[in-house]
Order: sequence, then C-alpha cells, then structure tokens
Amino acid sequence: MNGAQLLVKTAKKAGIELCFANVGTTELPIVLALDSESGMRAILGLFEGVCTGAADGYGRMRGKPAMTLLHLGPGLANGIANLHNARRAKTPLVNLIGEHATWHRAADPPLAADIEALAGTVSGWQKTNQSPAALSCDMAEAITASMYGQIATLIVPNNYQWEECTVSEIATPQFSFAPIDRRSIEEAARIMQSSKKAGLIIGGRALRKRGLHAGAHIKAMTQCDVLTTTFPSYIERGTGLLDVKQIPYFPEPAIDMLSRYETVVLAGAKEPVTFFGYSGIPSRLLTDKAQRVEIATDRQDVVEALEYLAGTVGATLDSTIPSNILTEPARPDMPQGDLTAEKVCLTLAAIQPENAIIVDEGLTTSLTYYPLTAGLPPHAFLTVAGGSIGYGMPCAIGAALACPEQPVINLQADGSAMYTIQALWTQAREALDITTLICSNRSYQILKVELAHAGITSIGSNTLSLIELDRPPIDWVKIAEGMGVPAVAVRTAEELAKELRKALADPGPHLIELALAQSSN
Ligand SMILES: Cc1ncc(C[n+]2csc(CCOP(=O)(O)OP(=O)(O)O)c2C)c(N)n1
Ligand SMILES: [Mg+2]
Repeated sequence: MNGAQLLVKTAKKAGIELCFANVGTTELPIVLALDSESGMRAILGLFEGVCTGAADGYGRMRGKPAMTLLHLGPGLANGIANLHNARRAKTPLVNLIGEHATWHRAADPPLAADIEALAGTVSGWQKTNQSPAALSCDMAEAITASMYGQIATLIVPNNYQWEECTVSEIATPQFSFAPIDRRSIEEAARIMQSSKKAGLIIGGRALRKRGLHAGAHIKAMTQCDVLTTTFPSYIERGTGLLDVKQIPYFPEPAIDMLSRYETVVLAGAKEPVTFFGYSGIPSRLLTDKAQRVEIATDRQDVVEALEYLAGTVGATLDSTIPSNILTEPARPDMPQGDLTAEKVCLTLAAIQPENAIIVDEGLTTSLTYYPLTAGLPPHAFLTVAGGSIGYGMPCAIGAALACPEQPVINLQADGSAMYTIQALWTQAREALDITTLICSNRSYQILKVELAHAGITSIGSNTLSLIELDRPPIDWVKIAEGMGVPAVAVRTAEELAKELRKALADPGPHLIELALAQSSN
C-alpha cells in the first residue's frame, strides 16, 4: 500500500465517502487511491470555490465532514473565500492539499507557494505530513479536529503519497466533546431567572431539533426570547418548532431588537456585532449594561449545555411544551403580478414542500423571506455565514449530495451567482435535485442600499459602472442550458409559481431566472 492509499483508507474507515476535488499532478496518487478504495465518490468542481462551498454544504447538512482535494497553494487560494464561509458556519470540513515532492521544493518550481500561510487563514487545525507511514494518524487527527466544527487542512507532499509503506493499523478519529461546565450554566440560569428581560441567542448545532426543543422549554420556563444571528449556518424551521427570531442585518433595527435585553445568554453563538462599522454606531449590538453569559465553548456540546440549562430552570425535557411556544401551520397567500423581491419570497413560501433545503444567497431579494417561514412545513434553511458571496450554488451541491431525498431550492442573487457559476455544470453532471432561482435585478443592489444608508444621493459613472450588471444583460437561460441545466425565465408571480412547481416535480437540476422589476434607488 502506498501513502495515498493509506490516507484514503483511513478516510473511508472514518465514514468519509465524498471527495470534492479539482486536482493536478501533485495529487494524482490520491486520485488513484480514490479508485482503489470501494465506496468513495469523487465529485469534480470546475473551480476550487465550488469544491469548498460544496464541502461546506455537505458538512452543514450531515454534521460530519466531506473532504476536498485541492492543488497546491493556488488551488487552495481559489477555494479560500468559501472556506471562510465554512469557518464562520463552524462546518466540519477536511481539506487535503497536494504539495510538491519534498526534494523538489528547494528548486522553487513555478507552482510552489506558501501553502501553510494560506491554510492558516481559515484552518482551526493544520499539518504538513512528514512521512508516508504517518498519513493514517495525520488523516484521523484531521477528521477528529474537524468534528469540533472547524476546518482541518492536511498538506501532503507528492513523494509521500507515492511511497510504499507498511502500517499494521488504520487509525480512527478519537472525537469527544469536553464536559460541559455545569456551574457556569447554573449561574446563567440564576441570572436569566432574576432578569426582567432575557434573550437566548442560539447558533451552530443548537439550531437543530434537539437544541430547538431545549430552547422551547427554556422559553416556556423563563419567558426569554430565543434569537439567532443574521446569518445562521443551518436552522431547522417550520410548523411545530420553536420560532427563532433572526437578528436583522442593518444596525438600527438590530439595535432596536437587542436593546431591550438586560441579560443575553449565548449558546453556540458569538456576541452579535454590526456587519460593518458605521460611523456613530457601536460595533457591539448589545447595550453596555446588558449582562452576557456564554454557556458552551466550541469544544463542548452546546446541545447538552442547553438541555442542562433547561433542566436547571425547571423544565422536564420529555414533558409537553405549551402550545403557544411552538409554531402553528401558516402559509402566505400566493401573490400576483410582476415580480418584486417581496413577491419572490411570498411565492417561494407559498409553494416550498416539506423537507425542502433552502439555500439562501438571495441578498436583497430574500430580505423578507425568513419571517414568512415559521409556520411552513418543516424545512432546513442555510445562509452565507461568512458574508463571502458565491457560496449558494456550490453549497446547494453539497446539500443535495448529503440529503438526496430532500429537494434543494437555492434562492440566488445574480451578482453572487456569477462568482461560482460553474457549479451548474456539476449539478447537471451529478443529476442533483436542485432548483436555482436567480434573482435577476441586474445589479449589486445591496451596494445601492448601503450608499443610500450612508446618505449618498448622487452616484457618478464609475460608481454606477461598479454596481450595475445590465450592460450587457446576463442571459441566465443560455448560461444554464450551456452547462446542461434546463432553464426558463419568468416575469410574474404566477409564472414563477407554475415553473417552480414544474421544476420540483421533476428531479434533477433546474434554473429559473426571475426577471425582477428594476428598482429606482
Ligand atoms: C467575496 C466577496 N466579494 C465581494 C463582496 C462585496 N459584496 C457584497 S454583496 C455584493 C453584491 C451583491 O449583488 P447580488 O449578488 O446581485 O445581490 P443583490 O445585492 O443584487 O441582492 C458584493 C459585491 C463580498 N461580500 N464577498
Ligand atoms: Mg443583484
């Protein structure tokens, strides 16, 4: 067995079955090993940002890592923007990066780069492998590290991948959470119960059913509000679940929402801050007086911590939650007429099926979507956790591969779509059940909104040139069809409803261009 085979065997034994890859000569032994190990599936992304975004989507849905295989420093560099989103989403993710042969590095060949420096910008764990025999332990260590919700990057010199090695045992990941800190959770319970108004901000794994269930019990016992960050990585949402309120994107409404809390308990979420620094507005959204209490670190199980908090405030987890705490079924009515951002959200909410996975990178078009969805049939909702655009289409790939029984709907802003548009080709090649709704407002609309927010009323030609996307207009139907994805353009809510229903009834990828009425600001 060579080093590459040892590495892939270790990954497979740990349950990794997918490899999102874009490779070159330095990864070829690992590529060959993907064929020598049965049950491994290689997925080609035509840009590394597609591979890393797909691995992010997979990891968010499954809560366990997929791996990427990327080519040297430049390949990793191309993948970093979406690794940034994965880092913010606390996604378990393992990167394998091929490196030049150790003896060749000194010659400084053209593709040589400082891979470790690049990896360091996003990785919670990283290592450059030092011998073929160590590859099993290194890989198991990488997988273990990723399970805490971080990116683990293993850099593997090409000669160590090729070299034969004898290893008697395949290493297995040794993952376990650190024990929760009961005393600090008891203190949090005491503060919550004595405070006039408490908020519980939950994130990460706490946004899945078990965490939401504990959150609902805590709300029932303490009358606290339960909130999440503006860009949650993954939340289960819909009828019968706790309606977790989303902290707004813009600072004024966010401050308005958060200023009412005397106490804020953080469970799997960081203290909320504004997305950008706005002159005259503090970075931190909580008031100075508000007491902050964190009940779990990234090394601890936030769900266990929440359940302990629920018990401490007097809840019995297997008792029935009062019905006013959980959401009742509610769907908005279908809108009519020319599509606007609001009508896109209403139409989607009126139609989306149970178990849908909504990958949201709709930006200004999807601003009004989340509040419509608390009473819809249960579904999953994923957002651009690190704000680095170009995440939606790749993320949809990973989500579809992770959960092939669930339809994926990607609400996708047009400017952001163009960053990783090659994702459509992978969606077609792998016949993934993804419906992409392109929000074609033909501009970087959010930048116009930000300019208006800053009080700028007249916009010069250079500024407009960097914000408008209408010259030439992008033909989404042709782009999609050119990559093997059937596509159609719609102008009205009625047409969207018809085409969305059709796309959902036909497994496989579809793209619908939503021609949005041009906004005047
Ligand atoms: C990698 C990266 N580059 C640039 C930006 C800055 N940026 C934020 S939103 C945006 C444009 C968004 O336009 P679009 O995707 O069409 O959404 P819209 O605002 O029109 O709803 C840009 C360029 C970013 N967040 N991430
Ligand atoms: Mg746009």
